[in-house]
Amino acid sequence: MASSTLQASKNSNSMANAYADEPWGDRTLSNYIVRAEHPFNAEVRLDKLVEDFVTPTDKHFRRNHGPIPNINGAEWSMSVEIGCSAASAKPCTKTIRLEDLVSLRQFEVVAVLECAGNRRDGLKAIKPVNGVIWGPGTASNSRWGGCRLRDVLVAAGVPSNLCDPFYETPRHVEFAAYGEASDDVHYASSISLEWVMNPLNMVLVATEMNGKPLCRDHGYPARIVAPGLIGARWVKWLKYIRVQDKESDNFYQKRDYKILPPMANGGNCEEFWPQFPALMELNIQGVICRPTAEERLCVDKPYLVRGYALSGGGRAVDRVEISLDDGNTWDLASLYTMHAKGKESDNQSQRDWAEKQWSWVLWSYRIDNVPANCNIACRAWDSGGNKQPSAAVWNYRGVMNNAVFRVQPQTTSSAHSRL
Ligand SMILES: Nc1nc2c(c(=O)[nH]1)N[C@H]1C(S)=C(S)[C@@H](COP(=O)(O)O)O[C@H]1N2
Ligand SMILES: [Mo]
Repeated sequence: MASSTLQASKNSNSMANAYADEPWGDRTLSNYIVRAEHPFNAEVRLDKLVEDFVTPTDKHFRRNHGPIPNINGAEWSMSVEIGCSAASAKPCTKTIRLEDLVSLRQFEVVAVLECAGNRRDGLKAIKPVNGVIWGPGTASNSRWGGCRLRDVLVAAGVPSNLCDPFYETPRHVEFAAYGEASDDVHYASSISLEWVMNPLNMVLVATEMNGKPLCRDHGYPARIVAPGLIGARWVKWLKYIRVQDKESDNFYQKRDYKILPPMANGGNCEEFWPQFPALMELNIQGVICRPTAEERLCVDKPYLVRGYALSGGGRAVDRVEISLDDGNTWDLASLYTMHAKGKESDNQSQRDWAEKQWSWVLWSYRIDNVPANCNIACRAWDSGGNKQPSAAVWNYRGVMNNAVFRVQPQTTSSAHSRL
């Protein structure tokens, strides 16, 4: 056997072995549509997703680019490295253990995590795309707990004041993960230091999800929580954090999770990758969860349409509109949400629009008399004036599809339903 073949079979064997120890016991499979077992990729069934404002852990979608590492929390450590120098911050490396994270001030944030590939199926319907084909079930809204990443960095010597000369050049914070990844030596990504250091942005080194230690699928023992940014930046199973002068060189930063122009494809994407930025902030998104396309509605009876809506960068979802006539006229849905300060509310007039918004909005809309030909569309807007576009725009990686969401459930005449 040629040595390259030996090498290839060794690699595929070691990847296969890495999947021998997956946490199947932590996965309530009845809540999910499993898109791939290895790596484990599962989206939430829409009817389950809309049952809770704060998504329970066993209904949170799971998205992986490799096997799930099995880390012993008592032995775990990560390094924090300040790799760039300035008068106010000396290069430094610190080793951080779980007890160090717990000794810092603890925070909680209810934040929506959405994969940039959510609704990739809508782009695949136009032309083939590269990636796991997801429906609209890769968005979830859990309660994350831990310390702020800014506090970890300040303890390592990064100046806490954004006016410090240290911030006169753009700087980046790279996160790398334990474990293997399909496309690079490990999974890694970065976000700007300026975003991380703003305390209002609530970037956490999270150790808890919904009041319990993270489970293995979601990043035990520690992961990044970056509210308002795409899921790809919420790096799990942290191995190191580096403050540096450039963004991460990792595949998932530089060669993935970008909206490439329509002429880019599998053969020529190398040429386009350097020209377009790594995605950060989520875009305005809205999805109808009930009825599903499989549901059967009774004609002339009332029905409560329900769904979720979210946006990125801390922008608030300020309205969700429903159309029953193919987008000719739109009516307002009722919104239910939670403010950054943790107050739940369904009263728009009490909102402080200056407050950043990290959680999703659940919405409902009552149809008094279900029409025989029932075609429902939803369109969300955010505080930046952005709304869902009426048509999807194809891109090779199949990311950021936020087109107006439409569903056409089955209907049955009321007379028939009484039988
Ligand atoms: N180490 C590591 N972190 C990762 C990933 C990964 O594959 N490996 N996937 C990213 C992507 S693309 C998403 S959408 C989120 C999903 O987080 P979840 O599985 O907790 O829902 O994790 C991100 N963090
Ligand atoms: Mo993702």
